[in-house]
Amino acid sequence: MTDLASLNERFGIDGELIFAVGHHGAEVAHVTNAWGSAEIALQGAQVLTWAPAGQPAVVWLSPAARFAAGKSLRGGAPVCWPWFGPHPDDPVKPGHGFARNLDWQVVSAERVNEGTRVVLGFTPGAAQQALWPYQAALELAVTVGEALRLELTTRNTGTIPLSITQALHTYFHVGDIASARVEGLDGCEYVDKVEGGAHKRQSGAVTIDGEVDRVYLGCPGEAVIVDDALRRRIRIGKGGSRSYVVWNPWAEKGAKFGDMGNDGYRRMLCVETTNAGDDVVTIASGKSFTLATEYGVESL
Ligand code: TA6
Repeated sequence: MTDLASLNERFGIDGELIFAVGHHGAEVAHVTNAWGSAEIALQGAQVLTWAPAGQPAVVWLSPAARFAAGKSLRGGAPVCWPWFGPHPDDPVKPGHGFARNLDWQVVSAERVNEGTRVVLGFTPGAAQQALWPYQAALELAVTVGEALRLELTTRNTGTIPLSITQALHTYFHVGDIASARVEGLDGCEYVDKVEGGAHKRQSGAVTIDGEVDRVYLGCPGEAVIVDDALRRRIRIGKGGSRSYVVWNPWAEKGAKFGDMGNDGYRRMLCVETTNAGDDVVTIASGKSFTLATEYGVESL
């Protein structure tokens, strides 16, 4: 258990930032300001929710999400690090790395021009050495304003180069998956994980009418979720990334998770800002690398 009273004393901002336990049981930093509100779980530095003022939630959290130590909640923006997906050599190691399952520390919290900025930090310890034999320090800066900005910085504190894959694995809320599409990936090559890793090329917008699990490569630009049901666009900007993952488990796989809620798959769509596939990041000793993404909303 975290000393929430101490966190509120050290980092709380009256009427704007409070540390508490959410309805789902997770200890969170709860941000509320003129632009909207967000929750960030201390476990995994996982943004759980983001709702701009006057808008339905943009970041989706399953209604069935319940906190359990060591397991990220279903939804939000899990931090996948220091590898994305199954471990490349050892399937026994945790999927999407270990950073999302462990407690992070609050580094700073402040009001900035763009909104409320909370920085959390994580340093792999001895327990992680067996999983990943490198030295690094990780920080996630979350800025809650008119936009939501996430900046994940890895600093190589060891003496040898290290390579990572990673993701800001964000679940976006859509009115109904049947009337949502992703624009901006036209012409990009992708690996279709639903069809055995076949390499294909995107033609036009990405529409979803079944399970979709794709790693888009060579696409450094903006993606846009167009949601006809909620009459809005969600713009996804990024830095430090040439790849995206688009994922929806659809009905059967979604039901098997057991934490998606009834028909939860119809209300969510993952468009993940990643360093995945061949988009591997190598960081020299003493150097840092930042994966950044920013979400904005506009009416159709
Ligand atoms: O990003 C898509 C994906 O890799 C899917 O293959 C699926 O495994 C999803 O992540 C969710 O993974 P999780 O471990 O959070 O259930």
